[in-house]
Amino acid sequence: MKGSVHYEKRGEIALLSIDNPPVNPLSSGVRQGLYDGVAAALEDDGVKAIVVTGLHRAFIAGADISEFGAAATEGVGLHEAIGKMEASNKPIIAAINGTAFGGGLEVALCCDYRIAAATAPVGLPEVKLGLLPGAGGTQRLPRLIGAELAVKAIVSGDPIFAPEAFEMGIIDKIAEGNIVEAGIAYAQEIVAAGSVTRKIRDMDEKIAADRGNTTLFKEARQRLEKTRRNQFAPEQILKCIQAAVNADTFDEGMEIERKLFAECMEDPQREALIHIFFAERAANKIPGLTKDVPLIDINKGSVIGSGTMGGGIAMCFANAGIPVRLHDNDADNLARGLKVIEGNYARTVSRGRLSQEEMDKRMSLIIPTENFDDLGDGDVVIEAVYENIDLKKEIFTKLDKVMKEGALLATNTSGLDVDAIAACTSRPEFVCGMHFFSPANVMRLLEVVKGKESSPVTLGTAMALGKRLGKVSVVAGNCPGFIGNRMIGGYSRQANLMILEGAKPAQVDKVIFDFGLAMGPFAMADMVGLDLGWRARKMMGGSNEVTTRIPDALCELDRYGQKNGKGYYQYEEGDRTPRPDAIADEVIEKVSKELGYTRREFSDEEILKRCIYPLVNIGAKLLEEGLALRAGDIDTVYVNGYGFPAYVGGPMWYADTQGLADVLADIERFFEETGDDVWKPAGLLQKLVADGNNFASLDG
Ligand code: 3H9
Repeated sequence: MKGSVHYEKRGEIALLSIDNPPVNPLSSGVRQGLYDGVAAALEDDGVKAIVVTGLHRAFIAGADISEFGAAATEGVGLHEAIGKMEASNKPIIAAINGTAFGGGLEVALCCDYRIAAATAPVGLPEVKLGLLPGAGGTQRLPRLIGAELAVKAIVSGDPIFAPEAFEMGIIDKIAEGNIVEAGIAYAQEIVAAGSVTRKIRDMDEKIAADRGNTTLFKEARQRLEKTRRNQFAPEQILKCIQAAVNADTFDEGMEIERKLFAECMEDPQREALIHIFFAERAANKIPGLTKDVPLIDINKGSVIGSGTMGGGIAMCFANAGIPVRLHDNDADNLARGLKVIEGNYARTVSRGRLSQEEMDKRMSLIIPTENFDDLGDGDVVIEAVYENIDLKKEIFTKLDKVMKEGALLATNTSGLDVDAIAACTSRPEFVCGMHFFSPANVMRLLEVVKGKESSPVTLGTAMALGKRLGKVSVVAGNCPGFIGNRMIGGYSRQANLMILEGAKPAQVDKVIFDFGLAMGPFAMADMVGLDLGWRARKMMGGSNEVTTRIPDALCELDRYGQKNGKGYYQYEEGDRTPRPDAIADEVIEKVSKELGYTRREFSDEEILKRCIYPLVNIGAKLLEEGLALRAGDIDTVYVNGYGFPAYVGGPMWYADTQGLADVLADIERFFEETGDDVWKPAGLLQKLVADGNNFASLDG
């Protein structure tokens, strides 16, 4: 059995300590240990109360996710274990030492009292795994804090730190000092006061107040349309909480929860989301990078360029409590950059998500400078100037002279040659790419680009720094566009070809929106601004690429996108809703005719395949060339950096679910029909199909 629970007596108190490192999920040995521990304490007349706590850094991280989908596991089930706890006639106190998530919080909700360390987060994040809290969380939490707060907590799945959880009534007390000692002292107080037990299942006051309140659920459903579009679990969660409020008995509500939980378990979204959970963690494991590689100690950072990217990266450092110098050689740019940062923080403060004091602290960690030499004492420097290889080479030549020995030198390029940049220094082993996504202070993805000389120390330090900055980091090989941007090229190209061949931008965008991305390629292009590419192409003397002909023609008519109210779409003053536009459609048809296309109708299915399958084919080529380490890494990149819906698991997982043989057949057909290089089937894809394997089989 995996994991265990230690039993010891401290006077009249039985102390159960969960031991399943690193984060104490409820594996078989933990469930059995909780059941047996409570049984032993109940049989011992010398025990008056029971304290449950966790060893290591968590209380309990939830059910053991790795057991999902596995054959039946040994020992008692979670329902049996917590049933035993809830039936106890001796008070049980949860002493929450650290993270209490999912099944972990549900265990605590079966206890009579809850005390927590001030730093401990609690929460029911099951929704993020395509699940609902299936061990009574949907029934007990509303009884404790009311349906409205319960809906918010369970549908968002976000962590709630102990002080807020105390305010909400989820926990009864914040511990001062050692949590175990505080838990035992609390248990002794409860015993001294008559050992009163207190079962949440018997509490009715909060939900009675919610009975008949249909508005609450109607509004919650409206919010789901925006925040959890297309997802299966959130609606199931609402049904469970409605049952908590309206069912005749607690047990009836539990039955509904059990049934709807089982439906979530069967849903493909659950499998896809759990794939992403493990893929994000696997991405951290770099072959050959062992724990004994000595990493660079990062106490100070330096960032070059105070534009959107540089400013966002500086905020990441400040948010993590690391002082950072922000360099720009133009005083006006620097002042503007700082103002933007200040404005970003001020907005967070005005929304109540950051205190003014914390904002001031973070601002004080960002030290502006126009003096390049000031950057030298950073343990890491991240160059974030615009995409120009000559400029970047010049900066790295200078950095080589000013940066202290042993510092990490990173470029935030989104696709330029990291080796060429590293070659400008005398220490290419300390150079790598750290590609943040815009806005850098918000987006979770970081591509760590391994140059041919980047050392394990460099790579390990960049990955560890990414974790400290709150990023999901993925290692990519050095090739144009790395993982993400190399793949997105194929997606955009196909979308642009399809509007030449006869599809309308609105149809393509709707297909992509319905699939789950926040917007389609043309709404996105309008948002970014069509003129950026147009001007760049003009500077380079124009382009022969057919896919640029439409945006160029739109720009020639002063249609730059959202910024001036017209692009592929038209926009009304102060409204970002894209509306189809006859003039743009005429331009598209004209260019298409000039280029000799015979326009035709597209089915939504074909549009989806033409947009998504290039990602799959290019992804397979990246794997084949060793530029991505795992199919799961590619999925992690797409979900965290490109808004690909996590509930379909990323492009490679999605391809597996469609059947790789069918995906390959479509790719071969598109190659035959268009001759476009993007469709030249990847050898790896052909091999997987020939062997009856899929991408998941590569990751093991
Ligand atoms: C649930 O509870 C359902 C119930 O309602 C009902 C059932 C009937 N299981 O993230 P880290 C592993 S659903 C198994 O790097 P951190 C993780 O894979 C569950 N393994 O550390 C990693 O392994 P490795 C609801 C788990 O400190 C290692 O632990 N709970 C689980 O950055 C360290 O993880 C959740 O959704 C698990 N539950 O973050 C919580 N959790 O070293 C999911 C972690 O081999 N977990 N592992 O790569 C988390 O959010 C974070 O892991 C946590 C720690 C915040 C706990």
